[in-house]
Amino acid sequence: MNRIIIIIGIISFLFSCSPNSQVEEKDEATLQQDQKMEWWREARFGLFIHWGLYAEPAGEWKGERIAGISEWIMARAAIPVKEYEKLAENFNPEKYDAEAWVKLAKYAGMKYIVITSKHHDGFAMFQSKASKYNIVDATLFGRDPLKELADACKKYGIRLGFYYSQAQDWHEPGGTYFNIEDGKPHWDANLVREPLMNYINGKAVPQVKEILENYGGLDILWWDTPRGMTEEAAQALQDVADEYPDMLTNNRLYRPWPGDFTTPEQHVPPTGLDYDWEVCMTMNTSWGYKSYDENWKSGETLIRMLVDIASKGGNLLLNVGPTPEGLFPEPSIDRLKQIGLWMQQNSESIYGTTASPFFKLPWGRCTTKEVDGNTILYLHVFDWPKTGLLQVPGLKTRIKDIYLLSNPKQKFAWKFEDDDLFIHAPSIIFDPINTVVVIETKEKVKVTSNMPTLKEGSILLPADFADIHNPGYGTHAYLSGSGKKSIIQNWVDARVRLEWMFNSVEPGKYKIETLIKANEICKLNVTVGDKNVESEIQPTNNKFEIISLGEIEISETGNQSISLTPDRENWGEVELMYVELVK
Ligand code: H79
Repeated sequence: MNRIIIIIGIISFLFSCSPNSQVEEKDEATLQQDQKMEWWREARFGLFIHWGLYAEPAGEWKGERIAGISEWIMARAAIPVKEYEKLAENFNPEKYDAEAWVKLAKYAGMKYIVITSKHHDGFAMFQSKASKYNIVDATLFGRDPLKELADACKKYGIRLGFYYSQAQDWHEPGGTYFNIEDGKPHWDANLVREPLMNYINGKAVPQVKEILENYGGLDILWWDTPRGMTEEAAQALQDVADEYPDMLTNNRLYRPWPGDFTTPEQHVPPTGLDYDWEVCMTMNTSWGYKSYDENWKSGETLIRMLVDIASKGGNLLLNVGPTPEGLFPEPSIDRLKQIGLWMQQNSESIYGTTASPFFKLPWGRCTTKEVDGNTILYLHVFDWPKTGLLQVPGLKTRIKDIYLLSNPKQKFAWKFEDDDLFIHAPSIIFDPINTVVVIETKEKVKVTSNMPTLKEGSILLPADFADIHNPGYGTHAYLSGSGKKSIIQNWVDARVRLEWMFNSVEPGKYKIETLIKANEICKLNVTVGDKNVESEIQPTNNKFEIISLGEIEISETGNQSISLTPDRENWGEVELMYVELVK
């Protein structure tokens, strides 16, 4: 009997190793992953909520304003554990109304909510048997806000995820903190250190079990800051999460474990990524409530950001930091309402869409859907054309209809010239933030790329064709204007890199020229493939000047990229209109 079992085992093992069945297995895994991710890919837009004891000091400690993100105040102001704990005594968010939060998120067009169940400060915002340091046991409030939120989400059909800071826990002797890996001591010398696994087994694992068991099942478990984790610690938590195969997790449990999606933080990637991704972004500059942070992004910026991300195939998780009373700050409410107003008319161009087939669209963005084998293109027009014609480059396709999404009775005429489509755009601007024009086609469209290529001996790389690689925590450069008037402004952070894709048809030596404005001597590195040149820019007296950045050998044909990387030590304030490669 045993022999038979062993033989069957060997045979099935051999079969499972045959190349054919491996291909099938991989496809099966991909299909399963597609199914698991379906609602999330369809959703495109979620609400992040950072709420905890840090909302009380709101960026201020003992009369002093503490710089940076407010939920970091305990570390940044080196507050001893016992002192920080006292915040719980006053935490009493009596104005908290979970349904109001959920209704507003829903109105804004968000399909899911992710809320901090425990941030780095170690305070659980849910009822926990694993640690008394939680909102039910340690405050006068005594309610479980996450239970109320879970009920409200269920009632209004919103998916729910919890954020859980698995590594950093500044309250526990075994929890990590931001510079533990550099051998720095915890700022509170009274916290006698213990091994990480004491904390993982004593608090993190039991609490993660609690949040997965007690709230009707979570759709997302959002880990954060994997630094300081060990594989053993991560595996202990992964084992708990594995009990919930439909739940999504992000890529922050342990490096380099991928999770179900990647998480660019505080910056939008310049192009799409080849793995599911979600940008998390604040409306001002702090995640937690910070009373004096007035640095709000406008509703326009946020709407266009959502569209930009959707056009690259990603999700946006947009943050609100509620007050200690339990209210969304007024400026956050205003922005959610403004986004909602736009979404009420245009959400069809966001939900369930996939990335743009175009290389660059100088006037805006594009999202797409396949319906019955035909492509629907949603043109998101940020800059309505003053010429009366909206040019869609490289699109020659059989068209069924072109109309305004917010009012389908408003049709547009069109014509083709060479390989481009031109849509007749009346002189009324329908929506100054973003007008969505729908093209329904009668096929699956193919687009000819408008990637810059050699014309009359040179390749022009305008500002609005640049990929701006901004750092997460740093000063962002941004594009203003479009077409010939477009400018990359505020290039002051030396970590910001610019990159252009172009099509190389004639390899050879090229002169690099740029139309640029610089306020002091700036040095940068120009790279194409494995070649690079160091260039120096002299101050331009507050005006744009054409400057030579030297010469570079382009040896390959096909898609190439050119990068401009500042020298960290020699950088000032720079604006740029174009780069030109001249043969
Ligand atoms: O929950 C939010 C942040 O609190 C958390 N992730 C998002 C979603 C986060 N933890 N670390 N970081 C983000 C990276 C930021 C590090 C910094 Fe700092 C905090 C830069 C300045 C303050 C650590 C402390 C490094 C310098 C001081």
